[in-house]
Parts: sequence; C-alpha cells; structure tokens
Amino acid sequence: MPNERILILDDDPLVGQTIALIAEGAGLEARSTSDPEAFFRELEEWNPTHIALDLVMPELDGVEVMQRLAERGCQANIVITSGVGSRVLDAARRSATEHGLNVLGVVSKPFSPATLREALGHPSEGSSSSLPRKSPESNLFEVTESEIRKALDQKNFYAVYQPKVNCDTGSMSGFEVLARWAHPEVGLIMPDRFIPVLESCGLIDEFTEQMFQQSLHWLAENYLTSDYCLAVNISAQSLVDFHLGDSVSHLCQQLMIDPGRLILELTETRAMEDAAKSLYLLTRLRMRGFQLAIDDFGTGYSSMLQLVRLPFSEIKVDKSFVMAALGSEESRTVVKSIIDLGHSLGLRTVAEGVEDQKTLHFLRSVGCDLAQGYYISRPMNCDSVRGWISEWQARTKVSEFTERPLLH
Ligand code: G
Ligand code: G
Ligand code: MN
Repeated sequence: MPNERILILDDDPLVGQTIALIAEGAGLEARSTSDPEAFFRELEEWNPTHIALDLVMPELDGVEVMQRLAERGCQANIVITSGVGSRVLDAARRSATEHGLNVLGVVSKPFSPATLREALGHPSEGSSSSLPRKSPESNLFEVTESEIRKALDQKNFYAVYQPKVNCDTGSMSGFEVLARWAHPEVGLIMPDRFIPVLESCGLIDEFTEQMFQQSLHWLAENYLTSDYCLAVNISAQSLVDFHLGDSVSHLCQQLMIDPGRLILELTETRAMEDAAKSLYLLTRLRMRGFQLAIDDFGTGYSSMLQLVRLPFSEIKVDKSFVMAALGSEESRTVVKSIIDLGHSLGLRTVAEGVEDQKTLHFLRSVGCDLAQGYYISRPMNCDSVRGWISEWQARTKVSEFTERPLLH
C-alpha cells in the first residue's frame, strides 16, 4: 500500500508548516510551499495523495488553483483551509465537487489539530490520550497470521461506537460497533486491513466473539436499562456455520440483555447465494430473538431477491448513495426507492454516511427512520459515549440539529 502524502499550499509559510506537522502526527508525509508554481511542480513529480489548499492567497486564489487541479483530472483528496466565512467555504466545496475533485473537508482558520486530522480522515476518535495514533508505519506494516494471532491473544482489538438516531426526533436508537486494532508498536490499524486476513486465516469467528464480549459487557455495564440497540458486523464467512449464535445467546442471557436489542449486520454477498441454507440459518437467528440488518444495501448484485427472501428486520442504505444525495438527482431517487422498498416489506430503514444537516433533512422528507454518519458523530471510543449523549441531547433541544423544533 503506498504511503499517504500531503502537499500543502498556503501563502503563510508558518501556517503551512503547522499543517505539515499535524499531518505528520497523523501518519502522512508532508511537503509545504507558498508558491503556486512550485505547488504544481510538486504535484506532477511527487504525486501527493492529499492536498491542503488555502482558499485566499494574494497571487492566485484557491478557487483558480482548484480549477487548474480539475483540468488536470487531479484525484488527490483535498482539504480546503481558509479564514473566510463558512458560506463561502461551502460554495467553494460545492464548486470543487462539481468539477470532479475529491473534497475531503473544509476547515476554517484558526483550526485545532483535531479538526484538521478529522478532515484528513485521521480522526483522533474521542479522547486522543487513551487511544493509539496511526503512525506512518501502520500503512507499511504487513498484517500476517502470526500478528493477528498475537492480537487476539493479547486482546488488542477494541470496539468503537457510532450512534444511530431517529431522523425525525433526533432521539438515540443505538450504536454500530466497529472494530479497531491497537497494535503495541505500529499504532492504530483500521478494519479494512485486518478483516480480510482474519477471514482468510479462519480466525474471524474468534474475533467476532471478542467484539461481542466487549460490546455486550459495555452495554450491560452502562446502558442495561435503556433500550439502545447494538449493531455488530458479521462476516459472510461466519454464516457458513453460525455456531457464534449459541455463544451470543448465552452471553445475552448471562448479562440479562434482551437479544432483540442486538442487530446482526450482514453484507449481501455470494455467501448468501445458497438460498435454502441461508434462509435456514437466518431464520434460526431471528427465532433466537436477534434482529438482522442487510448492510451497504444497493452495492450488491442480487439485493432485491435476498431482501425479499430473507428474514431481515432492517435495511441500511449504502453511504455512497447518501453522501451523493444532495448533489445528484439520481442518488436521491435511489435513496428514496430503497426506503420505500424497505418500508413496503415492513423493514426499518437506516441511512449511513449522513455528513450534514441538509442530507438529514432530505432523509426526513423521504421518510427514512434512522440516520448514522459523521454529522451526528464519528465512531467513538467507549469512554466518550456518555459525554457525547449529553451533548447530543443538548444539541437536539436547542434545535441546532434541525433549525426548527424537533418534536412536532
Ligand atoms: O470504520 P470503518 O472504517 O470503520 O469500517 C470499515 C469496514 O470494516 C466496514 O465495512 C465495516 O463493516 C467493517 N468492519 C468494522 N468492524 C467490523 C467487525 O467487527 N466485523 C466485521 N466483519 N467487519 C467490520
Ligand atoms: O459496516 P459498514 O460498511 O457500513 O461500515 C460503516 C463504515 O462507514 C465505517 O467505515 C464508518 O467509519 C464509515 N462511516 C460512517 N459514517 C460515515 C460518514 O458520515 N461518512 C463517511 N465517509 N464514512 C462514514
Ligand atoms: Mn455495518
């Protein structure tokens, strides 16, 4: 995997250096310049994966630079930085996106290191002090079976939690559990790197069991009397013979958690092509009381059939459609159709990848039940959940969430 490299263009060299330092702290290589010509030379020669761009510069404004980037078909992830008002920044972001550029985020100056790291897609996730940082080595580190084995034995995998809320009222519905690996030497490793290895080594069930243990104990200790649901991702491979079902049932009993509060998220795959077998397996899980969600809906190839045939309770609209909704009529149509389809089958509908208020308003207008995404919260460390819930409750009360009273 190539290293991540960020090229910074800012007319104030000191600001450029600061951004470079923060980016390096988040595990990226960084180069910074205040000269637009040098910037375009570096762009050709160094081929950065990320760009940080000051919107207002004396010699050449950032909008012009973006136009030139678009003409070159630049595919780097762009973060726009600026001291100008957020309306202007939003407009610049829209214009860049419409020109085919990948805008990761916009940060207005002055910004904190955490804000910038978040925009770069390297958030500190809750209290950064207690969590591992992604280091430059983590991208080069080879995930081997023996490393995975060690991580399972030493319990180095941990759960982070991303909230799901009601689109209409903002009330909390529950959390999706997402896995992270805190490697003692290389730092934070994301699931896209280790889940495939866990699967190919036949260790995925043991791993999933650890995620259940951790997250269900956390739920029981903190929110036993609430009705928050917990959604856990299940690999298609675990469905071949789901003996995990027994241990999870047992765990629920032991912790006095209603299995109905547990949602198993399955991604539609070829593993479900064996219709009779998957129907049998999934029906047994439903009979034990678990809920089933079909994840990343719309990206697979036999979605409709599986949806109608299998006993799902929830459908999660893939984030690619949700994130494109504001900018594309087609995506809005897809989102609305999936929601209507889900409802016509009696399923709860969830939109993933909700990154701003306007998208939330759109989802509400098409009758989506629940929303999940960075606008509500990034996945967070368990220590941060309680604080986030109070903040969220305050946010929904003062209507920052909707610009109008939520309970109507
Ligand atoms: O947070 P994000 O980068 O968190 O997750 C990336 C992908 O990894 C998602 O598709 C998610 O479904 C998957 N993933 C995260 N945690 C788990 C897990 O505990 N089990 C499985 N099977 N997949 C997971
Ligand atoms: O299991 P699934 O593939 O649906 O995993 C959800 C993935 O989506 C995780 O990697 C999570 O970190 C990511 N995610 C959640 N909310 C958002 C969002 O608002 N924007 C983006 N870009 N990703 C998100
Ligand atoms: Mn999921």
